[in-house]
Amino acid sequence: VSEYNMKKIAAEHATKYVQAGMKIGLGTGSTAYYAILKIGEMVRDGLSIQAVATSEASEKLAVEQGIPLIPLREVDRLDLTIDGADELDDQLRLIKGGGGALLREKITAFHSERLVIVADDTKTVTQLGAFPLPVEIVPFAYEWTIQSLTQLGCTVQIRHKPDKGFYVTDNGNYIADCKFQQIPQPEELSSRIGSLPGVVEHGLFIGMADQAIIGCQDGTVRILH
Ligand code: DER
Repeated sequence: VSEYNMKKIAAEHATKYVQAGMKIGLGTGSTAYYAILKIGEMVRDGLSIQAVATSEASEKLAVEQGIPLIPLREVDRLDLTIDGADELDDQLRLIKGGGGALLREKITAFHSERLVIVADDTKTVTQLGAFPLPVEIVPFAYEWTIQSLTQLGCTVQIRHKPDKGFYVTDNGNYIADCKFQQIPQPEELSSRIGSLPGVVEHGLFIGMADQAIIGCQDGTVRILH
């Protein structure tokens, strides 16, 4: 079973938790993609749910799939958010943001009863940090903010668009990809990064995921709580 299928197996398994009447947070990335496709199919088969997307890209896909979207002002709390991750450890601590959507993903996850992570088996790690930690920073004085991040013990690359110029998030900010290699104390790093002036949000999601569904090579799923 290729990685391609492992993402699909994990994502479609997570959609089993989607019940009629629920308000659903739709994640971002190539794994959450399959969950959005499956939910679209369920809606077309008559399932009534309402959804909020965590990125312009996921919003566009949801509209194409005929999934009813609701404006945030009409929702005080979501029942379930299904989203991907770039890394996850055995305590369900995550690195997210590879797709550049970490700010809206973290806000959406925070206001959800449940956050279910879907991933292929390549994402599970014993220690976070091999994947560069995405940090969303404001454009003003971004060089100073990069300097502050570097002083935390990483090398920083500001994310570029495929052609040229800086990548700009849905919220008009930049992404600093911070290579720590190893993050032995994610909680401590989370608060240190979060308190830097100029940092909007970062991709360490700690104490947020309730469950992870891991698609495995043999076509089965592993559930982490
Ligand atoms: O950007 C994000 O947070 C995505 O959810 C990312 O973490 C996972 O993307 P993938 O499913 O395409 O690997």
